[in-house]
Amino acid sequence: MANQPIPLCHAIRKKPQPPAGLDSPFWDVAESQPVEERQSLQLHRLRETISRVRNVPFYQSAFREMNITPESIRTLDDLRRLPFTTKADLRDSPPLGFCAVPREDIARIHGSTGTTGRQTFVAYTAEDLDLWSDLCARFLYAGGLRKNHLVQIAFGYGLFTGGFGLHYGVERVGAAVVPAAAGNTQRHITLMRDLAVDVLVCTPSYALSIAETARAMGFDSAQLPIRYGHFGGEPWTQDMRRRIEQELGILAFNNYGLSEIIGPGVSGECHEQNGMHLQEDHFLVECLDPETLEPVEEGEVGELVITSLTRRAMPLIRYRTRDLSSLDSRPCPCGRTTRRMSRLTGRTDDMLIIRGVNVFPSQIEEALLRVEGTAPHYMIEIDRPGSLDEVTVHVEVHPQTFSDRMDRMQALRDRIDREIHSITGLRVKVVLLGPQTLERFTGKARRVNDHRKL
Ligand code: DLL
Repeated sequence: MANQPIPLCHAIRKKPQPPAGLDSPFWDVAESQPVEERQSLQLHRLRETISRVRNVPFYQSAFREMNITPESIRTLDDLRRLPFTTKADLRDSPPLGFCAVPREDIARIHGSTGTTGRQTFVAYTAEDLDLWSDLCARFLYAGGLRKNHLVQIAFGYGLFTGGFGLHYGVERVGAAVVPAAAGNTQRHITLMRDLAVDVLVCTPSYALSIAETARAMGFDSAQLPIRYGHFGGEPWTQDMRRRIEQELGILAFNNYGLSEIIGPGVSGECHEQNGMHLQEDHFLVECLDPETLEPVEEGEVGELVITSLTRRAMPLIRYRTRDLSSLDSRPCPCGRTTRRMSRLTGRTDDMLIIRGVNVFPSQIEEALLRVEGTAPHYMIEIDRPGSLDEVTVHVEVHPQTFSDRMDRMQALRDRIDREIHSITGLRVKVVLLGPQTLERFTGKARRVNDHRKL
């Protein structure tokens, strides 16, 4: 089955259900396609995409200037001759200025999250939506989802791509959905218990909030019925994964995507939990040094730059994601032949520069998770009262650890300070807070308040 040739230019098709009684290891045979076969498919699809975006004004003028035609793309290395696309390019053009299809072919519009700058929109044709469901089905299936499962979705449904993307992915697998949406954490817990939900889908920070609320409601959260969780949409660490797994008694899988490219479904983990398989038959992924824009060595961290290969409504060429990750092309024991991306270490644009040191909020989280007694709820405040940056990390303490004893609290503060210093090289001020004092987020957590006027 794995070696069946995939015809070039095959239309995006609905995945037939695995034959009854036969549990295929892959949602789609394309996931285990030989690499060379996939590369010729990618080249073919890249030319098709170049041809499709020629009516987008941004690409029209860039291609004219650079003499690019579909025929001029002879090998996949020619990708490097193509122009980059940035978030600023999307913002600077009219709201649907990157659409490559007539308006009547658009079936849905989502929007990117983000609190700065103008909202950007992403359009889908009916074919794009079909593809999107399939791509989400692939990683859900890889992480154990089957037809007989019940899945609770705690992502926002709306312009954000998380809710609808995962919803249709679950339905594509044939499993049942509880579209509970974000918010009202207590209701999530009651629903899970009453309906015997098997799988939870949300952001990793919300999964922890759910575990915590369950405890407060008197449940042993590890005894909630759920068995698997598919989490994404924001950075999280390996330690945070372990904590979620322990607290909820589940296996937690990571999945990645961004609305400009399609939403969730760009990559996701298989049961090996060892990097996220990129859906390379639909996206060409480069990992580049963000300064020189040259490819980094395999295994080194660089910026992911993604080219859509099969999108209809809004294909993007060499989209600079600002996300930092590394790629791994070594074979995965699961049998998928796609490269895997590591969990994100941050974004080129959420990197904080503090007293000249580059720091990612995820590094502070990593330090906090190493310290027993702290809850992974924290807020980083950055100030510059004089000429030097000052960082204060506010962190909640577990109810069992919180104490009136000054010496105990001081020892905990020192421990946190040492861990943060050993990971980031920075000395920060640590403020310990009582349980449940920081704001909780139902969507993406906001962890940094930068008060500096830079
Ligand atoms: O967050 C799409 C998504 C929804 C992915 C649900 C997975 C699950 P945007 O709102 O456009 O789209 O935000 C995209 O979120 O560039 C990353 O910086 C970050 N991000 C997404 N998934 C992960 C992840 C959705 N697994 C931006 N780990 C991306 C770390 C992630 N960061």
